[in-house]
Amino acid sequence: MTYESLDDVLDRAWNGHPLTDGNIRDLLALRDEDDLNKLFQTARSIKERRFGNKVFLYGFVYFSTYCRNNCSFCFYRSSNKESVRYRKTLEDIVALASALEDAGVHMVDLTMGEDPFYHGRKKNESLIEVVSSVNDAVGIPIMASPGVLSEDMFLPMKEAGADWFACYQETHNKELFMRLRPHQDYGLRFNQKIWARRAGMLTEEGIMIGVGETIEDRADSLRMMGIEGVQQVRAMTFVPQLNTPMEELRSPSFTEELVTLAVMRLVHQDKLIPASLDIEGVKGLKPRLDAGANVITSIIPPQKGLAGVAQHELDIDTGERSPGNVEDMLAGLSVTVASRSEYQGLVDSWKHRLPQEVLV
Ligand code: SAM
Ligand code: MD0
Ligand code: SF4
Repeated sequence: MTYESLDDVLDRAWNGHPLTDGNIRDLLALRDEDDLNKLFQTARSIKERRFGNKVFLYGFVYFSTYCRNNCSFCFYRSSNKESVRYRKTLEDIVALASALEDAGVHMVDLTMGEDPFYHGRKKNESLIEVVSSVNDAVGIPIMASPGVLSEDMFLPMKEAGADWFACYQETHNKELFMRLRPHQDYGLRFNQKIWARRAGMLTEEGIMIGVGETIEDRADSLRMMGIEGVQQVRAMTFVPQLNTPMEELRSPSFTEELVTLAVMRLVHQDKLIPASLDIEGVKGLKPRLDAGANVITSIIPPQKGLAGVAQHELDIDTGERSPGNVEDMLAGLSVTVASRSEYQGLVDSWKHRLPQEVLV
């Protein structure tokens, strides 16, 4: 660090003082083991001060893997003829969400590719019907991750029962975005979070690590996540996928993601930060929690014909990503599962604050 010592910068974060862009870049660039231990320790302390040793569990229902887009990094891109394609029935989706609720998750994430069946003519009815049917059947909050929607869809989504809307920019570097998501509109994707928030939904932003971004790009995304006013922020390591243009690009070391998660915790102290099981499977849980994450996402029931995104099979049918197994693992990690009412209370407090916030 040039002007301030690492200890000074970490102290400043702990005391809730804002970090400069230069501080954030310097922290993201740390690789020395002793420095990283200090960073992770501070991230954990900040998390524990705000959330105690409680974690939240998100069930994942990837209900349609059909997609009209051709993202360079994604297994489900339209031109990948080898990808696993399925579209669950409404009845199946409701049953899967109910089973996840019964198994104790705090929230259910309804995700799909930009399936022409839903994004086509009848999109309003059918996508809204999925959300409202799940909402009628379960008492826990719901996240919708359907890809890019038109502005008039957001109020109906919220009214159907979506508490959260997730749509990840992947990077805030527009030129890199165009390489990752060819023929997609950066501004339209960015607006999803603004429209969702205006409609009264909580929002999640996310970036990928190891897709050609620089440290400056990562720092810029962390800054933008503050401006966007989202309640949940994520970083996921890029996992190369067969039959895609990025097949040959190697994943970076997972340390890159862990450092990003820890710096996110320093910068966004009150937000939720996922430890996704969709990168390294269950073995990736502990390092991510140790770096400051406090939500476990991509919990998937086994033997139901469901896929993950970045890891479409890993640890799924073996039951390792099931709610029960994840809870068993937590027992050994000195964290406890929050109660349903603790999670609901957090969601409600954020939702009540939304109308008072100045919207960008
Ligand atoms: N189709 C919708 C969309 O793209 O917004 C919803 C699906 S969303 C769950 C897909 C997210 O998974 C992407 O935004 C990306 O962040 C992540 N993802 C997809 N492929 C990945 C890969 N190969 N490695 C890491 N993350 C990946
Ligand atoms: C995850 N596979 O949490 C899921 C997905 C979509 N809202 C989330 C990326 O890792
Ligand atoms: Fe489709 Fe989403 Fe994959 Fe892009 S990331 S190809 S939009 S499923």
